[in-house]
Amino acid sequence: MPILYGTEPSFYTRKAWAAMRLLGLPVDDRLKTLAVKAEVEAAVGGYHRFPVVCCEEGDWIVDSTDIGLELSRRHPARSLRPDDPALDWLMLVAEDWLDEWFLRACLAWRPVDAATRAWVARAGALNVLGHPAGADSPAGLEEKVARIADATERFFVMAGEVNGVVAQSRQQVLAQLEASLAALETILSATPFLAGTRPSLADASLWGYLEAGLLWEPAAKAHVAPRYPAIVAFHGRLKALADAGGDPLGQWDDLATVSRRLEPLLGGDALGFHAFQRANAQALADGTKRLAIDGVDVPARGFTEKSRRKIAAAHAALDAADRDRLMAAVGGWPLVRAYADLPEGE
Ligand SMILES: N[C@@H](CCC(=O)N[C@@H](CS)C(=O)NCC(=O)O)C(=O)O
Repeated sequence: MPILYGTEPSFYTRKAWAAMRLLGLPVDDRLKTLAVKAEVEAAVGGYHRFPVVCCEEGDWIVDSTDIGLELSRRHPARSLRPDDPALDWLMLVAEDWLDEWFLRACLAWRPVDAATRAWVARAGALNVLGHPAGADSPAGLEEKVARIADATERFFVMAGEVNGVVAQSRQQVLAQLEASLAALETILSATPFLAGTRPSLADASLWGYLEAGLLWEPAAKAHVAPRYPAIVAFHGRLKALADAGGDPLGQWDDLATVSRRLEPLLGGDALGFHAFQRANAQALADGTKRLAIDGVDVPARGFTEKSRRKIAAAHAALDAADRDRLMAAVGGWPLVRAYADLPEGE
């Protein structure tokens, strides 16, 4: 059985869990504890993030996107990638928006709200000591839990700064969150999953943010749950399908339907992602490696740019007919052009 190593507060770990279960795989869902950290990291060339997966075949995969894509390739019956290559590409963009941009909005509480920060940090500390979040402090370990939680809180503050989520930008981050949730609420009122009755890797990504963040952190949940019933229903629906190992298998909608549906999210400025990507690419190209989000100075994100290039390469690899259909449907979206117009090898 594949082994998933991660932690409960990790959006991407919960995303990987959902992806694996939707593919019909059994999952040995383990915490990446202090006791196994050295051994796990040695197996993945020192990669220190989570999630990581040790496959049944004995090899390892790191990064939630690569986990979802590679396991979809190995287990095609319930692949999380649409059969239509043009729709598949659009869903890669949707997943990128979620992984690289919705992240910021989902940090609206964790780094800046002291009660949330302490609550999540304690959960993370319990996890690295091998206990589930919400457990009572194991006898004699209270001091250790507190020490690890302190370090984890500092990590969250740093994650906030890197994403431009600081006290001064809180209102803008909340506005970004509301705009994103409003668009998702409209979409999920009209369809069970983003691309039809069948879940994609982008759905798993969205679910991860809900499961380990917006519908988990008490303050976030108190805010989000009463306002966005279709999102709450999506969260329950995907969990039930994941618990059932992806059964019953649904169907993909066609490209025209999905592109009309996703336009409020990915069309125009893509709720700020397009401007961010441009500034990020520029900051990496001109060597300043700094940019501003909502007036907050942040380091440029090499990973986001790497991901843009990967998706650009996938666009270049499409058949001419698929590319024409894709561009007829979404070629006017600036975000799509940010991937599609990237010259090869640039
Ligand atoms: N692109 C990666 C991101 C992984 C990531 O940033 N994971 C966070 C937790 S959600 C992490 O490991 N943070 C700890 C660290 O950076 O040391 C993925 O999709 O898996």
